[in-house]
Amino acid sequence: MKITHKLSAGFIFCAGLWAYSAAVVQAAAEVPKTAFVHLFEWHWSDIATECEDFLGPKGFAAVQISPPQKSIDNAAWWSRYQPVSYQFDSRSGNREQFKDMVQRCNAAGVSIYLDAVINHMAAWNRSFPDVPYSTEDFHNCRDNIDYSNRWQVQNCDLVGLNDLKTESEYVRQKIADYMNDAISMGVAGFRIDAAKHIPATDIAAIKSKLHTLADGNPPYIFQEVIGASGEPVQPSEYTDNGGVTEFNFARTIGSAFKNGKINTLKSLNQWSGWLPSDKAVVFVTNHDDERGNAGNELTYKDQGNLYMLGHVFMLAYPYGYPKIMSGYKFNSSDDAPPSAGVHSGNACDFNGGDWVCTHEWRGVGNMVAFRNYTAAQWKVTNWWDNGSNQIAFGRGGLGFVVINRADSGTLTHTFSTGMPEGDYCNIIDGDFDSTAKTCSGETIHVDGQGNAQFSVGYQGAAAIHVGASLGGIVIPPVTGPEPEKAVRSTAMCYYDQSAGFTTPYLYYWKPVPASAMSSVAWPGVAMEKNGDFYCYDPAAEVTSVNVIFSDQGASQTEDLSASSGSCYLNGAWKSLSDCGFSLTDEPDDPQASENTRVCYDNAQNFSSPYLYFWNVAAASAVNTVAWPGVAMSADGNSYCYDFGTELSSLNVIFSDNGSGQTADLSAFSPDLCYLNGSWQDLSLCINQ
Ligand code: LM2
Ligand code: CA
Repeated sequence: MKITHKLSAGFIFCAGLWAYSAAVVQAAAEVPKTAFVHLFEWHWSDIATECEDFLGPKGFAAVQISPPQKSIDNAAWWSRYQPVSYQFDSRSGNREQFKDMVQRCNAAGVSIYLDAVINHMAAWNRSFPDVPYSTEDFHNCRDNIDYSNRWQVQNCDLVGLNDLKTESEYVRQKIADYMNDAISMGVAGFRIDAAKHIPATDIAAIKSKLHTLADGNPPYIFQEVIGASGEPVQPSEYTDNGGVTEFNFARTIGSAFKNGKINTLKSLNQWSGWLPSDKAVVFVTNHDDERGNAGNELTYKDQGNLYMLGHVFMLAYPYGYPKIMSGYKFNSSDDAPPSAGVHSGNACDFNGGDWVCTHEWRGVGNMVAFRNYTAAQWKVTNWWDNGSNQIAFGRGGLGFVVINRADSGTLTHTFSTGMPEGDYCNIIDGDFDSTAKTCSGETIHVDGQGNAQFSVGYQGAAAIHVGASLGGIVIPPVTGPEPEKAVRSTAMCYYDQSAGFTTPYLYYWKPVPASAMSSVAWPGVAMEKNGDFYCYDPAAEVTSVNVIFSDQGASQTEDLSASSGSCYLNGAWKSLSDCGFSLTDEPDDPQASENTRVCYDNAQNFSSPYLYFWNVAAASAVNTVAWPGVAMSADGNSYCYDFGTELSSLNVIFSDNGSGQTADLSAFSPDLCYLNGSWQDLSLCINQ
């Protein structure tokens, strides 16, 4: 999310002011807003009140509202997904009430995301005079969709709903007019309903017609694409347009909380095949799935406290842009919403009413501030688990959460939290009053070593963060990423906190001049670690080149345009000096740039030293070998093997042509010389 960057700036500004004992009070405006809520079927006037009374003060970024356009007349909730016109007239309210809601929410610092039903119109004859649309504005395939057929997915009627010709200029303009009308009333974002059924290029064309917001930014859009493996239309096709729903998140945490062990969720942000974090919209469940479409997801109907714990996990874990589902109680999936709203005659379930109000549950609503205040440290730290259903983790010193999903027993443990010394409000147990700096519930003490004892009952959680400390807001120093050594002016460097790649690769094509960079196969070349950055130096001036950064081919950025001498920092191109690099005219250290060999002192006196290797990270791809690998050649007092490409890291075993052998060893450039049982700089093994 764009807002996250604003946050980092705020925290960096404060860097250096902080000391373990000193309290620094930070203006709320510097904390980003990183979570939103779906107020399903809520009335506009109730949403306006909710923005003012609850969502604004709690730090929510936005509300996804139900489709506001005129739809078929039917009590079931799903009638809202059958548009008959683009007039703002629905059972949530009329145009005036809509406008009032948007204004009041914006004034409370909460954006409105409109659920845009633009793939189709209602399931009746193909005539909507109010738009107007007539037969020629619709596709003409009424077959049941075969999901293994891309054309059918995008051109046939979805459950009988008249499928719009989104490739037509006229239709695109009508849709854009509707969305621009909303933008003119202050709407800041859109959920694109049934986006899988609209080609990504059609959405891009519609998006290009949208006006900018009052602040000059484009509207935020996120696209509902239900990923299913093996289908031709995949969520990743849509990331160029904006955010995309990541259903794997809900499915994975749901089955871990319901049937598995939640310690398996440790490295969720590195699971391959998932959308990059800055594109993924995540949720515990959504309005379709809670009605039984997805067996493994947690819903408000689950026994005990699991649904609450799922939200605590989602809001604590640094992956994606979370959406909290907040609808109404139902028995049968077609049940209509309560006719009176939360603030207009009915009430939340916990106050005896019919609305679920998940977002107001203390452990959910207060975790929004946890996510906001920890956003500058977009990583899991201080992880602990009991090998099963009790986990705890930190967020780089800005927050710490404990989740006890076990069905019996209290978890009492002293954790290393990584947090500054102080007294913090357990925001799951109590509310923090930011003016009085008091906590209505349990207080947790973090000692000078960052340790804190927690006692958390079964199916319970506890969480603390720097925005809810009894001494005021304590902000640990957050420095920007730092380079370690100078680079030449031709280098290209990369750092992205939210992407969290472990092995950054650079893929490139169409360099200008073409002679400056040799062509590479996907995923390209391994980048060399330089402090917190990773760099690749083509050693020649390149005025333009297309690039993709990837995690060794797994998660990847979109297609980017670059030049040599640039630095991609948290999603934006900067100069090398803006990333903190000093420049050198020195040619690359010849030894450092020629670490193509692995050498071995043969301390074991093998008569025929062989090198076996695997997991090779190198500038260009290295073929795998079968045991015992390749023969090494004598070079001075060592034996060496030359890979002919610059090595970054690899695993090796030296053997006597397969008989006597060393243990599995890990080597990292430039320490590629195995001397007296340890890895040393390559120059120590070979005569230069
Ligand atoms: C969505 N995302 O892609 C929404 O999240 C989902 O709630 C919508 O379906 C769907 N796409 C279309 O916008 C819901 C509901 C359907 C319902 C449709 C349209 O899940 O069951 O379909 O809205 O109202 C209903 C009937 C269905 C009938 C259809 C057409 O349930 O049986 O199909 O209307 O008359 C013959
Ligand atoms: Ca379509």
